Amino acid sequence: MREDDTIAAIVTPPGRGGVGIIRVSGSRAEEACRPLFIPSRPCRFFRSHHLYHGWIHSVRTGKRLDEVLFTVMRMPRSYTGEDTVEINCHGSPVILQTVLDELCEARVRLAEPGEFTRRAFLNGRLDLSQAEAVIDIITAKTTEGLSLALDQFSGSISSQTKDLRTLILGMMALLDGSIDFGDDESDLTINRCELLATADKAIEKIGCLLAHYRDGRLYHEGFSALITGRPNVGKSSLLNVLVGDDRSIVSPTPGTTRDVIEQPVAIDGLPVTFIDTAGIRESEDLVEREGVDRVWKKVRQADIVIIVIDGSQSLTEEDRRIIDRCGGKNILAVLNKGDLPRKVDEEEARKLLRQSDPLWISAKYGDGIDNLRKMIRRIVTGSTEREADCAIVTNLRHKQSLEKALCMVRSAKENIDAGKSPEFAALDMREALDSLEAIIGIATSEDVLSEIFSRFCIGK
Ligand SMILES: Nc1nc2c(ncn2[C@@H]2O[C@H](COP(=O)(O)OP(=O)(O)O)[C@@H](O)[C@H]2O)c(=O)[nH]1
Ligand SMILES: [Mg+2]
Repeated sequence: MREDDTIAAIVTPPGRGGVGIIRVSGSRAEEACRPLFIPSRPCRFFRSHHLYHGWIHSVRTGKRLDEVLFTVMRMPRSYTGEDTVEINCHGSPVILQTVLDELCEARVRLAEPGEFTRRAFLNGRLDLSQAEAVIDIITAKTTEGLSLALDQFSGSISSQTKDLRTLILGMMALLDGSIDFGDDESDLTINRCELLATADKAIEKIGCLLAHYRDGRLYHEGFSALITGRPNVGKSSLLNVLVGDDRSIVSPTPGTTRDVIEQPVAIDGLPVTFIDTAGIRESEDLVEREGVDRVWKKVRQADIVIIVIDGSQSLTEEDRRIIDRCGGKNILAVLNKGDLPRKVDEEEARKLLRQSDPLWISAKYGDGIDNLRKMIRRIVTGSTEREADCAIVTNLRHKQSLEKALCMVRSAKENIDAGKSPEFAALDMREALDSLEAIIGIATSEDVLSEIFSRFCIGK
């Protein structure tokens, strides 16, 4: 009866801080916490969602453990939908652990990772797509990532999925009707028109959601953009202008940057880590050679590689070698020093890079940098702007479910079109329905649930 257990965990991050919070959830939450807490003003009944000041003490030793704020949140108006007590202690790991120990004495079990959110899901406080959004909210690295996660948490994906589900249930009802009274030709014809129209609507709706898929990992984990090129082409200047700060030393002496410099910034809400590296050239200098070795290691790991070419000079063998060696990566080449007379052979650069239009910039004066940002964004997301008023799918699991549903609705439509027995289309629609329901967690298998909730941390 593990789901009936009353569970507890420290819900604030590990370490020391001003406040540390313990959450207790389950039918015995109040019964277990009550003996530990002595309110500063006598009180027999705790009003739900009210804060009480007082002391936690050990039931075993009678010793005071901490001065706290104590809240009871009675079901169903709590995060988990169960009776919940939250104790705001001081943020000391010793205090928090001692209080947890006391609770365990009172037959409270330590919560597993994600167990509070799992209970919120099981108790219908959140559907599965909303529960998944909780992790995205916690891990969001930029305001854009956060805003996408909050949309999902507020039910943007849920409501679109439910609309689709209604369409599909409607189709299934029509198909059932056709199966039962299949011998009446006129009924079948009427149904067929309506079925085809509904299928088209569903296909359009799913297609629209899929068109707005954005790889959520980009927003939560971010990506790396490595800047490379031969010495003195302006790599460090480019890093500085991209991050808006003098992070990297700019110098007319080639070979100045020897270490790898990494700087996280946001491009239109996408978390990007720009990496400035040593210029690549053959060198006798051991330290510089070590630097160049590191660059190649980093190039292999980077999500995109920005190759900087000095546009005020002709292409050199070194430039060609670098472009060649970066082949196969997501490359974006820029012709720098566009403020100086342009000497580079643009035609050759275009051919070498297989890039329709190499981008001219001036890292020194900031020209072309906005354009470069847009191109970076386009390379990683496939789109330049965020479209308004459309639920944006960022979760791979949701995307795959939608793809499966789309495929099954298309197949149903073909079967109806071809005048096949309605049973075929009904089977397709059943599968489409199952895929959609998996998104919001209706009849989702235990394996999938465990996989999802195992990604949470303890206390969430
Ligand atoms: N005129 C001009 N000079 C630049 C530009 N970008 C960089 N430089 C100069 O080129 C030299 C080398 O720049 P740096 O960023 O250190 O190049 P790195 O070796 O590739 O990192 C410095 O003297 C910079 O001021 C540019 O866009 N225009
Ligand atoms: Mg440099």
